[in-house]
Amino acid sequence: AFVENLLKHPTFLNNQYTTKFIDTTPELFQFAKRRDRGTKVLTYIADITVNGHPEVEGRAKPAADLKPARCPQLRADAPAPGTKTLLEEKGPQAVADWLSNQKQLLITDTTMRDGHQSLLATRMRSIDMIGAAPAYAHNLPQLFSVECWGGATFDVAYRFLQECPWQRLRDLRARMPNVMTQMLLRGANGVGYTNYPDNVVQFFVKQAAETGVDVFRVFDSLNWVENMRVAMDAVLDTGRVLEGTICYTGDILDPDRAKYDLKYYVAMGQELKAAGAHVLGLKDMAGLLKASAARPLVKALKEEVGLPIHFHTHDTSGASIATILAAADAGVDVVDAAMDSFSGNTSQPTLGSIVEALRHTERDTGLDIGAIREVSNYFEAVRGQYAAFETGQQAPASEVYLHEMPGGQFTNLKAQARSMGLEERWHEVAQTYADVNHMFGDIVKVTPSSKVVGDMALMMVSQGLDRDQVEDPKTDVSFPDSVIDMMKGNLGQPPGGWPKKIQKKILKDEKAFSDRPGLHAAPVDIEETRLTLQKELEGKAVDDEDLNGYLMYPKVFLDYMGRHRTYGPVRVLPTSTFFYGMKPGEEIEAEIDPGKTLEIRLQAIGETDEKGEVKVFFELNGQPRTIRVPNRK
Ligand code: BTN
Ligand code: 3PY
Ligand code: ZN
Repeated sequence: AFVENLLKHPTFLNNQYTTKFIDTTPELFQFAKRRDRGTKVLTYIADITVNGHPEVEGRAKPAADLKPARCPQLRADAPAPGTKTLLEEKGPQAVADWLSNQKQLLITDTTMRDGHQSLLATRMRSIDMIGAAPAYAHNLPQLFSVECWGGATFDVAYRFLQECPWQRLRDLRARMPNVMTQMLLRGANGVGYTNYPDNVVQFFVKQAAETGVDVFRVFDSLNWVENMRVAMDAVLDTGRVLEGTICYTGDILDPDRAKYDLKYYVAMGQELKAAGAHVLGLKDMAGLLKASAARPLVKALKEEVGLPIHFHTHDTSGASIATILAAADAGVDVVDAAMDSFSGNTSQPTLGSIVEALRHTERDTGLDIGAIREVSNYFEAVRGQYAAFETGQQAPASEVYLHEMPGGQFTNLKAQARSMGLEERWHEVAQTYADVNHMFGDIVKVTPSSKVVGDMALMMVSQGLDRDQVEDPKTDVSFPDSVIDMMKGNLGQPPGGWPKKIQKKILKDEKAFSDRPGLHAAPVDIEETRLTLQKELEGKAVDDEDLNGYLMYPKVFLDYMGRHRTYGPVRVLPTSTFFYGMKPGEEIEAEIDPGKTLEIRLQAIGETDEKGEVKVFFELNGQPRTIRVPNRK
């Protein structure tokens, strides 16, 4: 009967079954009596309703009069051909050539990756992205790409949002068939905070391309090209676009920061070109590139490297639009921007304002400002639901030129500082962050090197240590593990190597190495790991996506799967329900499979019984259902 049902199932007949077939059609595979997905999701809602969601406890609540997010109208019958069409038809070099020949300034929208990473600690859920995706495809097909994956979004999805990041990518890819998707890849650090064995990075890149990434922005947290090659070669093997990326730090106009001068960046650009990059990424992760420096830098890179240039910055200083316009003048090919409602401060510059600033000029973007406003309005309402995660900067600040913190780290470090009781002393943290940078030899600070600098700065502020004390051989300092690890060479080498004195103090008698960390890491036996994971998951078949999740984040992935077994596909719940549960009398809908909707009504919440449990009364598609959950309050 199983095989018969399987063969008759519409998904199977339509040839749409994939490795996810088991997840999307569990009714076919439920041999033993297991709780169905509806019951699991009700259990989640009941638990959150009774006990609250720990992530939002004690945090700001969404405004009571918050308007629901209305998906933008589609302005075309079908998505017009875009960059993805070109990539599929002619390949990555054709995309790069096309790019070099365009007059208009092209734009990458970062709302679904860096935008919320930099403003909301990466907490935007897939369902809120999916609501906008068709509007990108239909109304904004002139975009260069939509950055929607990688960076911190990968682990945050599993860890905090109880979602599968691969599923997110698949869902977005399907709804934007004409525009390229883009991800941020931390070179040998993958989407993690540590160096992975070469074959883990290769396996990950292959899967990301298969599931739906078109443009890979590859960088190294110390700008060490040696440490980027494995990832870059893996991207080249996939036939997708390789954006080999320079991280910008310091100030090319400042003679006191001569370590990172124009020559340094041009030389790195040439190395990336020689390594096969189709596009040169210029990643100003902290927003330090001033307009006056952007002009000569972009001009030199264009002339001396010769690749199309894709510029990324953050608006922490409030001056980023000036830099964008200067870069546009100097011939930059693509720039990153975020939808207006997810822009500014530690996020990207404002997309709509760039479009307006260039309108009726040679570099007119050709994007429809009305369509942008609609998408931005949608995201404005979405953002309102995440009030609990608004921990960032309230106003632009020139202090960024002091601390040089990446925009994507800012909200995180602030939250860490708060959890250590140091929020009041934020400006001290900022100053100490700068001191640590100089103590470490003035390094590029971007994930994961930025996290190491942040760890060190928080330790110093909380223990009342200044730079002189830390450097003094007579003061005993217990350094954070991440600092020891970096000084050993486990994140690679900064230009000129690590400063010897502080390195010696940190490592004591331990030895440092100066070759590529990947050379020390034995390859992982991928198939053996699959079997180990299968055992951990009580025999459940393990596909390559889940295996990749486990290889990057073993514990985070297993915890996610454990919760998934209890709570089911909670990704389908509206965001307000996910974080705040439901109120008696409230009704929601959740599309659990394409075309299959759960109608959920919470009827009443019972009293806590002698076992400490609460009965929560629901109606699920009109049928009464009672769920019992422990009251942990
Ligand atoms: C969720 O994300 O919580 C619900 C979707 C569950 C999809 C399952 S989880 C493990 C496996 N990996 C996938 O990509 N999909 C399935
Ligand atoms: C990340 O690595 O997540 C970043 O955003 C770096 O800027
Ligand atoms: Zn960024």
